[in-house]
Amino acid sequence: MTRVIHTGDTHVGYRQYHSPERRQDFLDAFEAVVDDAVDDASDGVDAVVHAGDLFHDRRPDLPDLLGVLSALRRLDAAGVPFLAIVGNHEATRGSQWLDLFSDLGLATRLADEPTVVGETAFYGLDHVPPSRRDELDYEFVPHDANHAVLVAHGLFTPFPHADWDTETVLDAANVDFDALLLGDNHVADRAQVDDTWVTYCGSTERASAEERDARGYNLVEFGADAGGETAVDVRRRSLDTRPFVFVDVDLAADEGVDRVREQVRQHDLDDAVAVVTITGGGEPVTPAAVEEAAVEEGALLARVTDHRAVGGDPTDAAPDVEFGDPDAAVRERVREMDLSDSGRHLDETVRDDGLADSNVRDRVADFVADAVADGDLDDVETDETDDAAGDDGADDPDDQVSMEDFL
Ligand SMILES: [Mn+2]
Repeated sequence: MTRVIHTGDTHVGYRQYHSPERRQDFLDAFEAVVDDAVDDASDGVDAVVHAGDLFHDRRPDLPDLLGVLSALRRLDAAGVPFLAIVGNHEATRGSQWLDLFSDLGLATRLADEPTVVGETAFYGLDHVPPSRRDELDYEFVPHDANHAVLVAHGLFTPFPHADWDTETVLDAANVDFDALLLGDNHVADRAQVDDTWVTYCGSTERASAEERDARGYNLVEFGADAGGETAVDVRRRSLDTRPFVFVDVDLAADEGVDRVREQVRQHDLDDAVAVVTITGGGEPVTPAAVEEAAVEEGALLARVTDHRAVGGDPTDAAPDVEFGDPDAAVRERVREMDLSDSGRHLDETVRDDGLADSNVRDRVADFVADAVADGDLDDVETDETDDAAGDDGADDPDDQVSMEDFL
């Protein structure tokens, strides 16, 4: 039998709502998973499998890096291997933080060769943008273990928002997988596709106010049934994360901010993120007045979303686009744009909360200049330019590309 913790989408370093406390929460949640793995090591957690988006972006700050490093050292000391892949939030061409952890002997980056732990062979498939999936052949180096698992990052069927067909992957793959351990969709879920268990572990902290359910991770066991066939058992374990208190207020025509504040005060908001959603009709409500009431009740911070039609007329049709969670809306749109790695890097730079607006221009200019000089232009290069570029790139006018090509 092989027993692993399946986690992912830990998004360490995410300064959600511009809050330093929230940023610490993401690291704390990852540490809590590692604590559980270390505590369970003697009862047979054979590995921690991380399905991508360990960090929120490709440039984690030092405290987050050091925090992760120290957690990985604790796992290592307990004899629990850390097997991981790279998600879309941290993807960059070339080296990854995961490669550094791997060089230090603290992680294994899963790939098309099997990593065998106990009786199970683990393979990895990093996030691949939709525009490049046609190039994938799903060829893996065969194994001789009892069970086989593919760890992948992306939005797979049969779950919501899917753009990657699980059956296609399973049919094309030359290895017969008993399970797909997935990351990317932050909602924990599981299903069977043909004979294969497919499961998302969910995020370990709420990366969006839409993630209402308790956070946690999966405990997955691979064994044999009475007939000797592989049996996969997937269980959930919850994490004790920052409380989010959802206050949904439906206002009548003659109600307004007083009613919202009264509803807010009826909740226990100690150290919580208060997520206040207003629907119905009534008078205009100033978010600041609601936030103030929540903070007076002990909330760490409050977010107010007013779903009422502008002008407060409840008979107006609902808008086509909802910005209940602007961060989530932007993430969704950026994903749909299917930008190159460089494009996403620029987008992140422009929207980086931690970077002063006055520094954005210089940072972007530096990045573009470096990228042109290195020939690191992921959407326009070929394998040949990849090898040849570097030293002579900037001097050769033929190497110049338009911003359109670049993005
Ligand atoms: Mn994620």
